[in-house]
Amino acid sequence: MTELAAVKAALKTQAVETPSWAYGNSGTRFKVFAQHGVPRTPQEKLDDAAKVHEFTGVAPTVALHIPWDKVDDYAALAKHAEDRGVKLGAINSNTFQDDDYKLGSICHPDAAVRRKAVDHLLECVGIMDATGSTDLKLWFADGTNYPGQDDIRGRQDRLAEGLAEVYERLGDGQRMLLEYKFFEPAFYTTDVPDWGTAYAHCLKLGPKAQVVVDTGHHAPGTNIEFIVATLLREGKLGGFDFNSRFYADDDLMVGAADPFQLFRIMYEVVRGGGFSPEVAFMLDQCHNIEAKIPAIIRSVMNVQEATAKALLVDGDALGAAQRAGDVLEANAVLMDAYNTDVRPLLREVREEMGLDPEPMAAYRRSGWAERIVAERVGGQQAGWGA
Ligand code: LRH
Ligand code: MN
Ligand code: MN
Repeated sequence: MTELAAVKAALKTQAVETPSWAYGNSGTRFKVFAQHGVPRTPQEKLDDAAKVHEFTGVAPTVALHIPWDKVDDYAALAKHAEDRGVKLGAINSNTFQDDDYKLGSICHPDAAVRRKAVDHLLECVGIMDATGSTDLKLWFADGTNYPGQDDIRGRQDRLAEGLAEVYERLGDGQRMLLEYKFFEPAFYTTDVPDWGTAYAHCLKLGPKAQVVVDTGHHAPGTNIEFIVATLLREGKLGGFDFNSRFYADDDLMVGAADPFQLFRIMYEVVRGGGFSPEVAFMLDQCHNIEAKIPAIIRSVMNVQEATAKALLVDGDALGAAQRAGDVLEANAVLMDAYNTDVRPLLREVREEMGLDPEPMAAYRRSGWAERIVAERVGGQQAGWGA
């Protein structure tokens, strides 16, 4: 195989998971701008996700958020997805939208609230059993707002205890992915604020526990690719929640704010052997003012472009320059790959996959956008922001 053929072959195996909530109406705490034609049910979200996969060829799974996607029959929901050519992916738990969780969920000072939170997580594993999903994605809004409000160490103990109970419940081939976020909604302490805390808990739990890197969950200036390299080295990178941030947890389209950062992240993924099914490449975004399905197609393509550039880095030339201590040449090798226009290559890849080379245009021509506006009245909110 030529090198280019190897790059193309790798790109054809790419799998970007889209989030069910990105298809629903969303907004900020100031205003949700409802759009016409958005899904009214979890099934309709899957119908839209199937369109993203149909036109990109690299978005074969859809993440669910429970209870936003609550249904009576999860096996039937999985079948609905499969009938449309996609599968259900990670199950995202939600222990942040209930009055009981004002002081936290699995770290709450009251054992009864902790019990309720852990029971919800166990319910999510039950849903995974029904859907065939392998990943339980955990993000906790837990934390405190004021010094002295609660015992920082005690909260860590409660977290460890709750996670351990859920870990024990995981079946063969199932894992838990622990997501960190440095602040919000808590502002003084957050119980899982950074990769170090997530890593420490996952290490203690065992091999079925891994860390999720949400690209929007870091302080400004954080070197995310360093975190990615480190977690991969330790075998603890479970996946990504991709999005863009200009200020904090903006949840804008991945690659919109900083495509160079996305490239640097994807380079470390490729370098560390993480471009594999063991790492889940998920989007975690909301489309508040732009049309949702095209925005998700654009996001998938942004990940694809960054990946193509990362795969094009000339590893031999880079290694030689690094060993020679040639700082400028090493940097130039990396920048050469980043500055390559990979759009023609990706058009070829799509044609070889039997797809239209231009997913955005193909979607626009398909008539799906007009059809859902005509057929769906009263679209569902993504889950927050009312
Ligand atoms: C938290 C978060 C987490 C949630 C999602 C909706 O900010 O990134 O992944 O599950 O947003
Ligand atoms: Mn996230
Ligand atoms: Mn987030």
